[in-house]
Amino acid sequence: MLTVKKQIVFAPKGKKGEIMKFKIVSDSSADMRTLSQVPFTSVPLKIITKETEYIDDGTIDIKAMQEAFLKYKGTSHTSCPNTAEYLEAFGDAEGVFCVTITSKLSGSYNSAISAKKAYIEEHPDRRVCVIDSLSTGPESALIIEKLEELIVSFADFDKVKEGIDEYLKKTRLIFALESMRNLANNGRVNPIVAKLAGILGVRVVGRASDEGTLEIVCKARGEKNAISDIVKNMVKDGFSDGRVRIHHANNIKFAEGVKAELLKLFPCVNAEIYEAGGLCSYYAEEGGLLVGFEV
Ligand code: X90
Repeated sequence: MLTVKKQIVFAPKGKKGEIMKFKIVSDSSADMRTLSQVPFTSVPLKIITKETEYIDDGTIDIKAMQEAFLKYKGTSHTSCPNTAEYLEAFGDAEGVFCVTITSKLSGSYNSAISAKKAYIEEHPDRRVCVIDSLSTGPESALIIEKLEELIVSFADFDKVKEGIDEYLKKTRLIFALESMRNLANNGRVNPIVAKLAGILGVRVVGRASDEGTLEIVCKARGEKNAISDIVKNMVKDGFSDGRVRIHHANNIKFAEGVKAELLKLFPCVNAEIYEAGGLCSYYAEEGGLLVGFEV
């Protein structure tokens, strides 16, 4: 007997038109400039000295900025996006997912929340989810990558929200800093802690705490020790085979060292290296490294 096999057609879950109604927005601390599948805007923070204003929109020559800071003796500070800048970035998307640097160290999250209120007041049918990364740099980048995947798979606001809420429990950030001068001068860490760590020329390894603050884990003498401290702490935090994103402040060798160490333990690890942008480079300072990973 002849049977006619039923043809099964797999329709893409998120059709192109549906996907384009969404938008991912983040501040520039995530070091993410473009996405390929979902509309995306990075809203710049600024790094301000008495002489120069650096806008963290991907145009800063990071090496030149670091060199200028090594010579510069005056004060400097940073400023986060304001409400209007976030509103402009939301554009006319029907569903916005907005990722900010930790609200414990910046006003970026509050600006995004005000923008959400204004946006929804004007367009009651639209939806905005503001995510406090409780972190920065590569951990925020992982959250953005996941949002893109979820939007492409579901093109459904509630499903994306549900998926990202789960994912937020699974990402961590560990970092190594050469100096905490800019963090301390701007009141982002206790100056006494910074003095102990930075001025003595001791590299510190730290993590983003669950509350979104900067937590020192240990002092590491030399880059080699820092590499093994980073990897040990990742494993201690539960890393096994998740994604890893390494952002370096003008120190590719350090980043490659961490990746090589990870490859020894986890030969199939998905680890990618990127240059940190202006904001993270300013605070992590020359040679600093940030490692975002999944557990
Ligand atoms: O609003 C602003 O002006 C931005 C202030 C940002 C301050 C902190 C930036 C930290 C950058 C340094 C190591 C990672 C710390 C992570 C803590 C959660 C990178």
